[in-house]
Amino acid sequence: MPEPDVDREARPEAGPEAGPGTDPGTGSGTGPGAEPPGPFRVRPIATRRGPDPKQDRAARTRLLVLTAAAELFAARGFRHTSVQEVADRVGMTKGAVYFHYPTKEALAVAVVEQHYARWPLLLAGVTAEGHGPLETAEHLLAGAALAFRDDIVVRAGTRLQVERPQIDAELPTPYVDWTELLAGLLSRAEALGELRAGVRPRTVARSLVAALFGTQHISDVLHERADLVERWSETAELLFRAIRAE
Ligand code: LUB
Repeated sequence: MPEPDVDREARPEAGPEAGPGTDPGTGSGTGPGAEPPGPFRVRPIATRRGPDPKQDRAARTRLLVLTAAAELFAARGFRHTSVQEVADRVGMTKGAVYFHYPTKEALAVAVVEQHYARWPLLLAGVTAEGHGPLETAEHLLAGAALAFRDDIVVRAGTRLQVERPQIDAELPTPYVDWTELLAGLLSRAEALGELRAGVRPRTVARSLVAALFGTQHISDVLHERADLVERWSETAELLFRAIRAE
């Protein structure tokens, strides 16, 4: 009989704080003409007329709560984190937290969505460096390894996606967007003759995602990801040497 979830109860009543906030998250293409997969695409930020202090405060509060939840989810996992602990961490009442996130599941979904909202920003930054498609893939994965080590929202989102069977909410399908993005870059690398003969872009894309996911998981379990950047660079050097045309 699985252990009871520490926090599965309906939202009591809303707190005093004002209105829903806005969530960040943008990106740009993988070089000339190619549209990156949906989740890596630029999403226009909802613009509104003039500053709205109430909305800004609500947005800041949501980010504060989300970051506190990410810290607890990353350290303890979904089941062993309570909304009361999130509220205590940000000095708010449970009701005030429920005003922004009606359930613990909604908090987990928001953290996972923010995890994925990181990647378009990473893609935009690497694309702006103007590398060829194969080098773009290499720099993207190196940037992701850094984020797995240093970004608490990425760490929490990764753990929550592993614990998705315990979370009664709709979560994005994991791993498929990175595979799509890398397959697109590697197909372009193949077209430019950057890949070794016989190397299949989609096979490599799946292998790179599996390699990074496995490397970050082992580094997490053994060293809380302290050695992740070194571990990934040695794995990447091996894999990219195997696929790069002579
Ligand atoms: C990435 C995680 C953690 C894949 O794409 C995803 O869903 C991922 C979370 O589920 O790693 C590795 C690049």
